Amino acid sequence: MAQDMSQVDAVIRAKLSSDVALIEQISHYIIGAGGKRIRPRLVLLFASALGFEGPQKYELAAVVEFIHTATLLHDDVVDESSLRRGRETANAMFGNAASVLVGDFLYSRAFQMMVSVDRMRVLDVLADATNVIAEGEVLQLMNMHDPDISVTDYLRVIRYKTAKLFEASARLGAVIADAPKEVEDACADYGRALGTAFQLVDDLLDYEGNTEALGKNVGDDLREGKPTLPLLFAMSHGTEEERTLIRDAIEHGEIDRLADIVGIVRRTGGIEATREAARGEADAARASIEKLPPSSAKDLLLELSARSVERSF
Ligand code: GRG
Repeated sequence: MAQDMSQVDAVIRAKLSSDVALIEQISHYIIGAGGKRIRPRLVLLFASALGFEGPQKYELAAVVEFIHTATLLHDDVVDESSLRRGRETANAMFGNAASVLVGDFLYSRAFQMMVSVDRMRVLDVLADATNVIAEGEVLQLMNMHDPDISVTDYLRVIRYKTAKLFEASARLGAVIADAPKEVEDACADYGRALGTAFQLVDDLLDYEGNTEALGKNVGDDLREGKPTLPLLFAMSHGTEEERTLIRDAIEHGEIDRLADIVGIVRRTGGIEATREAARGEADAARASIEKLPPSSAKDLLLELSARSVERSF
């Protein structure tokens, strides 16, 4: 996808322009650090798989990357994170206020670009998605430090905060290709399942991964007292003593016992169970697009779902 992605990067660069120097500095800082660009790839791949090759697909691909970047800027402030994409986070480098405000700039620039595509359905999909993402973050805040949340509560948060933008990206590819509603829904189903798989892996890498490969600090979820699936699984499969240790860590956001907790998560099978749940979602994603006509874009979408489960960063 190198050629297509360089078109997206060209749109991104052009649309970052502002008379305000600090906006350009911070937005280039975070966007220039790279990232996997999965969400724009979804827009492009679904548009191509459905036969659409117009330039609006690059605009919309840049839009979803801007929204994603705005959420990262805000999220790193909320989580007080210090490392992202292998660099100091923007909040660590430029401060919380500047980070939040540049997030607002990117978010509102994304809406200006959407309007320029001149399709009410595009605005509809993204207005809905961004609203649900914000709900997901608030739900997550409410679950913080609560070791008693259910797996259903946990899955709701990840469907809202992460899977919704994947779903919207996939759907937009279908919307600009003028696909019939049932095809649009099938693409959205793929995006939602892929996004869920992606966040499940994100959550397990916080216990299994390493900081250098991930480009962000491992153990951050525990430090914040986030009850994710590896911990929920370990609590329900560990001994009484292990359960108490994990409950305390979630309640107080301690990481002094991180090494012990990682050991318990591994021994009880919390990592493998989370990866298995991600595999289930990736399988569902693949099944959703079974009926799309054969194409190289479809092949890439099938490959993307497999790779997102086995990824280590
Ligand atoms: C501005 C609409 C808006 C909402 C603010 C803070 C917040 C509400 C939402 C945060 C949502 C969030 C950051 C969810 C986590 C998603 C996630 C898995 C991010 C990492 O994505 P990658 O791995 O990142 O695709 P790269 O660096 O590869 O781009």
